Amino acid sequence: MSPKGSAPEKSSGAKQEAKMDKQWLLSVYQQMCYYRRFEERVLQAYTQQKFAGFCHVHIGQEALCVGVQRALRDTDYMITGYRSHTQAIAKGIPGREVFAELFGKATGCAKGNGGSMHMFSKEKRFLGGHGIVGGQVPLAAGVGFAIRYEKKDDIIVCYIGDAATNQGQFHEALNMAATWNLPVLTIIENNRYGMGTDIKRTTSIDHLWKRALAYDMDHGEVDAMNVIKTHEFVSDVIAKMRKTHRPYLLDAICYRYKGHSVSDPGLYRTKEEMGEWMAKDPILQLAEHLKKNKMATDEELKALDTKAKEMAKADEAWAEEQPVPPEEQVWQNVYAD
Ligand SMILES: Cc1ncc(C[n+]2csc(CCOP(=O)(O)OP(=O)(O)O)c2C)c(N)n1
Ligand SMILES: [Mg+2]
Repeated sequence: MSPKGSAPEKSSGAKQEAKMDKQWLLSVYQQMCYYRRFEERVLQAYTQQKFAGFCHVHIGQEALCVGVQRALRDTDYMITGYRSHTQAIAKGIPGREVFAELFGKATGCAKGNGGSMHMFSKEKRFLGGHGIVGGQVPLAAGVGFAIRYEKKDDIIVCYIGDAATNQGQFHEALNMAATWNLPVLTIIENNRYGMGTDIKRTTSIDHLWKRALAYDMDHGEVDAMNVIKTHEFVSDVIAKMRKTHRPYLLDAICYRYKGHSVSDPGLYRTKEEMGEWMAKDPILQLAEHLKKNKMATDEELKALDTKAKEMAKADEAWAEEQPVPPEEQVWQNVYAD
């Protein structure tokens, strides 16, 4: 862990590349393709007016989602913001139940009550999907407290956006987590923008891991466009957290390709900037790595992507066939009995 008050830990990358075998890397490749194809179908379904309301996709940020998930155990918890579709799938909720939730169907993971921003599964320990920016951070501290209380060595991953680090509750919860040694891995999905606003216009510090310094919290920075580096780094962090129970703040540098939500054309970014990030595309980077190391050919990679497309298509088709919730459900879970 970083000595307190110092620069962050950074990933080296090279070490783990050697450890990761071909089958593992190919499955990671397919998983990232699936998440991208899934989100593309979600966008298409929205455009076709198959569902309405808010909708934020994760396209471009797949390496973080997959790199972290591969370092977790089923008993670990996850909580996140509103950009939650593929994180929910990564935590074990079947993609078709995520799609059904988008469509407000009875078999959606939140029984059709939640929609895009409120994916949820108690069984899979995926605790939302939260629409209030930063609202998940104090909740994560509470789960961290429960884990300590029950003397378990699980952890909770709490994803937040870069803009959410300027919320008061983020600071309050980090202080508590640090003071009480709660096993909360707070991961800043640092995609540089809060809606249409560049982080530089709202934030006085140049690196968001510096937020941890105020709470003497262990911290690091990772290139979250690269799934191998991300997985290696997060695996090390989590292994240490299981022993120490100490919280950790990770500044995960990434980029979203689409607008903030479906209603944002993203005109505040230049083509050059987008091009620079897309040249570092997580799926592309892994494809290059696989080909360079003679682990896959273009044809093999294409076949994996075709399978990913079929999986996403099947999820949507299943969701379309599902029933809507019964009318009386409108009144359930509104007030306590
Ligand atoms: C408390 C609160 N304030 C404002 C909003 C409106 N809002 C929704 S998303 C967002 C930007 C958040 O950006 P960031 O945290 O960087 O996450 P990203 O969308 O980039 O994943 C804002 C201001 C909200 N939902 N909740
Ligand atoms: Mg952001």
